[in-house]
Amino acid sequence: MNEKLPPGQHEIPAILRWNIDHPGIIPENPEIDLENWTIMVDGEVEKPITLSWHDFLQLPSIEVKSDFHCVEGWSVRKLRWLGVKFNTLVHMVKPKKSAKHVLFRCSDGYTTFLDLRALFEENVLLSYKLNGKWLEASLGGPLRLVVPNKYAYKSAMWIERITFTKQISFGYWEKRKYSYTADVWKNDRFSGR
Ligand SMILES: Nc1nc2c(c(=O)[nH]1)N[C@H]1C(S)=C(S)[C@@H](COP(=O)(O)O)O[C@H]1N2
Ligand SMILES: [Mo]
Repeated sequence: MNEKLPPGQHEIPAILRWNIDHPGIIPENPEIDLENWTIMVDGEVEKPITLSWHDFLQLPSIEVKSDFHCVEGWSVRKLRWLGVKFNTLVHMVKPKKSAKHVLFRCSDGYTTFLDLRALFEENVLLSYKLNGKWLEASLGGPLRLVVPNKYAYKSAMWIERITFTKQISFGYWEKRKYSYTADVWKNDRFSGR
């Protein structure tokens, strides 16, 4: 983990972000029933899969400590995320050569797109525990993506479907002038489109 904060970021205590209003899609957290919860992984892959919550918890998990940077300038540091490496899922579904990008769809209607290459980094997780506790709904539980080197709008909360695609496309904030690549170390906030 990097000791420094990325350019243009300031640290806030972790507790504060519960009070931050995310100008997302819906005002309340979506209600998710774990009995009926599934995650679907499809698109440009050899083996599309749908996993139940029980199935998902059987996958090998690891804990990764990382900082979390919102494009609005706040960062929370040293979060311990537990979850499944995105790589693990990649090995299961076997992306075709044509797969270049990945679309994340969430229960609140939110979407974000990432380069498949960016998701290969070892610290990219599909996470369900934070600092030793089950991830609460207000922080994206039961399952969220965590991509520490990208601004947090890439860290999709309440994931329900992951689709590998040939073509680049844009998600919720990427359509609203924010960067597709969103590299926190390059201060890469806006698309310039
Ligand atoms: N599904 C979904 N995921 C989302 C968002 C959202 O509105 N809906 N907001 C994004 C933004 S802008 C931020 S800063 C982080 C907030 O995560 P936190 O609640 O853990 O701080 O979630 C990201 N993921
Ligand atoms: Mo954000």
